[in-house]
Amino acid sequence: MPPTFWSFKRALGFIGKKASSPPLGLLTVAAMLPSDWPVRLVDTTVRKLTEKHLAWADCAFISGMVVQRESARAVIARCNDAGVKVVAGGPLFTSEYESFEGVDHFVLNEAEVTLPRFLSDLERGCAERLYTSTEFADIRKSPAPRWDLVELNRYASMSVQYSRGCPYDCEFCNVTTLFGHKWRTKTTEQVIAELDGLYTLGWRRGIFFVDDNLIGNRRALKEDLLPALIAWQKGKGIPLQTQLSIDLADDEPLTRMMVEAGFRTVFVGIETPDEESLAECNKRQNKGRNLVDDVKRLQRAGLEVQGGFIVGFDHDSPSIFQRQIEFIQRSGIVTAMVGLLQAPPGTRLNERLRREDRLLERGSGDNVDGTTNIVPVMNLQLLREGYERILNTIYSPKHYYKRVRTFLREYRAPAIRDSLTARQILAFFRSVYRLGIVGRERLQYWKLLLWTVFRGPSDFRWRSRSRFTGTTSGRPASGTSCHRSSQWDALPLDDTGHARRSLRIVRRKLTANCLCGVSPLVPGGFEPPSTG
Ligand code: B12
Ligand code: SF4
Repeated sequence: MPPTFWSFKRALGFIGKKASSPPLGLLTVAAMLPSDWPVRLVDTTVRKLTEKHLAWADCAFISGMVVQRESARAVIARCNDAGVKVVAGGPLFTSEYESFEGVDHFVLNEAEVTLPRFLSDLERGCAERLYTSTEFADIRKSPAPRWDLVELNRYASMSVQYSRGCPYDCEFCNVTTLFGHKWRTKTTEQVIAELDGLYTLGWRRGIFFVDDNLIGNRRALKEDLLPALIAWQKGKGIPLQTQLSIDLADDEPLTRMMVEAGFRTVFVGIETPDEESLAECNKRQNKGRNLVDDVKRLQRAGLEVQGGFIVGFDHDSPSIFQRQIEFIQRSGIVTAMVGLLQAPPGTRLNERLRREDRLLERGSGDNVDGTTNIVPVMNLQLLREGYERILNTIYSPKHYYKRVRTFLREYRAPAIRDSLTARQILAFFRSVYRLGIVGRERLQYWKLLLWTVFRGPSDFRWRSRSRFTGTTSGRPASGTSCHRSSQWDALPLDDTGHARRSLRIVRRKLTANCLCGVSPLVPGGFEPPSTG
């Protein structure tokens, strides 16, 4: 996996994992292959592709994202050298298959639609080079991913997908290009069966609902999925995370149910505090609201909010950089992914900029590497400098740790009984050594640690895990979350108010003898760009 924002290269080291999550697309494809085909998974993010693997295989099914373009080329070349047939699919090839040589068959778009056609042609000896579709799959018929192929202990989290597609229409977003505007879901029974499958295999850590916008249909969630998830979580307490749009903050009952169902972390596409830029990119669900208040409301309900931000919109003036910094700091969004605006193929932005003759070569596929494939209205040099300033500021120890405190003051951890695992304790000691002894942030680290200790033992427990070490929770001793309804918008937002409230809640927690503890996977949490 190339080092990107979400590959968590350094953070995973704390918890001794190789990758955040397994390749769900390939696992789903594997489940659609004829049952008499022996199948092996080689996820090159956790294991090297060896000559032995190649000698064993007749055919390699390859997947990847645009950012993995070069490693995909290398794998294809090795398969070609070893005489292994190559079938390629997934987001990378669906976005730019024309640029790849050495592939025998491109099976693009959703495998549920294109793979059966390919397999049937293959059986009849007339398989073609290219299979595509404009039709979107009915994922109620998708098989459960082949979890049995995965080396579970190499990953920090597992993935489950309930829905695909997003009803919104943000100009820069390629989710809708790849998966459409129609919000399609699996059945609740499918999702529970997938969760059961993972649980049966012994998985007890976090699960990432890799939906593009989980709240695409709130009614379906409230009446169907969430009640079933709440029931499933009884006696388990598996921490969940997902991606969704900010309008969750408008729906208190839904938020409560999500927390009760075990959701602890949500990635939200905030994009920009600038109303004109929001209008420009058609992020209508973010317009006309107090986004900082929305984030804090979700935090108070028990959700850690991670956020995606973009600079480089046509309406951005040079003041945008400072405004983004201030917004991020005020919101307490610890994991803030800030990117330069890019125009992925197939998006409306890509079409508009092509018409305006403002499109450059193919993008890197990494929205946070400081490159862009557009000609911005703002001077490019100025944009890059401003962008760097944002990153250097918000990820400087001073600002980062300050943000952690802002978050902790607001966050109301759902009450869950949790026991520390050996891995978490080890991760804590690693953090003490790496951040508190050799790290340049050591002063901030100890200040935060002391600040947290001072605020009470129960809070210290979860906070140290979520922010200092970033590990997942263990199994609850019994029961799942007991959400406290009184917390919604309960108290004022000023600092003194926060401090007083926190102490009260710490006391309440001690009295109730319930420790909260499900936290995101890694410091810097999870999930990717342009979603939610
Ligand atoms: C989970 C996820 C992650 C996870 C885990 C990734 C993993 N190990 O697979 C993490 C957090 C690590 C991640 C990281 C990143 N991600 Co990501 N991620 C996703 C997300 C939300 C879900 C992927 C998923 O599991 N889907 C469910 C499965 C079932 O669907 P699928 O993979 O698409 O597979 C289906 C088809 O594509 C096809 N298929 C897939 N593979 C194959 C192979 C063959 C042979 C065939 C026939 C068919 C086929 O059939 C499958 C069933 O229908 C997607 C958005 C999305 N909706 O897909 C973004 C997405 C894939 N990520 C994206 C990006 C940009 C990134 C990052 C670059 C972000 C960043 N800047 O850090 C990094 C790159 C990581 C790296 N360094 O390599 C983009 C990719 C765009 C593109 N065209 O390449 C997406 C589409 C989001 C977006 N709109 O921007 N990501
Ligand atoms: S950016 Fe998020 S809300 Fe907008 S269309 Fe894409 S997935 Fe939907």
